Amino acid sequence: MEVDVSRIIIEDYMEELLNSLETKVVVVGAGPSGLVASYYLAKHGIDTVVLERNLSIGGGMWGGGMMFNRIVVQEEARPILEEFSINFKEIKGKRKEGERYYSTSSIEAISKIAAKALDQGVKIFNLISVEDLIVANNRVRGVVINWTSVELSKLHVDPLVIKSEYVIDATGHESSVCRVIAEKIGELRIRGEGPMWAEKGEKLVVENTREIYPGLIVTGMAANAVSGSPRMGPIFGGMFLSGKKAAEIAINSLR
Ligand code: 48H
Repeated sequence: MEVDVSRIIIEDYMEELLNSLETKVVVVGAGPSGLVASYYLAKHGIDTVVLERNLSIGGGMWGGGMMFNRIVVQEEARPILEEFSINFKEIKGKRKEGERYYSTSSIEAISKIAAKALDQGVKIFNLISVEDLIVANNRVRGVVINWTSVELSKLHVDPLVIKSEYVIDATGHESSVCRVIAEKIGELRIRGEGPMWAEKGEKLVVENTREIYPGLIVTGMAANAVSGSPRMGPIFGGMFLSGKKAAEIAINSLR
């Protein structure tokens, strides 16, 4: 029995990894923006692989605001809560007439977004870090990967690669994929995120979601970190809308 279990795990995992070596889109980071992007891509029939450095997916969303496991979403992103069948409470804003917010469990939000992404066929690999990019003829053509345990232990182990037509940087505050372009190609300046200004940060995170270098799309907090735009705290509508926009940019280009 023990050997059967071991063999099944290794064969099943290897089959999925081998089938992912060439894909249409690689999303780096399984936080809210990356998972939402992956869902919309797969929903449009685009082969999508999500790579997550951590053991758990969900990025910065599990912890809600200061460990209160709730998130707030604004009116513009209500359709996304509905798309993922996330239950929410509607709460009137106290500062502007007619303003409404939606409160939901961060755990429910991440669980349902991930479940729906998987149902659409997204392949999610955890414990894998993207440490570099394949760049040829001025275009990003895939990612260079290694086990997170190798990264953490600083072992000198050479990486492997996954080729793709698009890479989406959904690595949050770190913007670690864009940093590769900035540091190795020198065609991008990482401005660093600004101090908190929720209203502006939420608006700009969608505007900043773009193809930042041929073949590389930036989404979520990474988009604001690259562009010098404000952080916004535990309001997540912008992350969802940014993930959706990132998917649409790739979909429009790939069809
Ligand atoms: C593989 C990697 C790598 C790598 C990082 O931080 P995230 O949740 O990112 P977003 O942009 O989807 O959401 C941001 C949100 O959580 C947040 O922090 C907000 C709204 N902050 C506001 C504020 O004021 O602070 O997820 C990013 C994910 C994480 O799970 C990382 O482990 C992962 O990306 N990651 N995965 N290879 N090189 N770098």
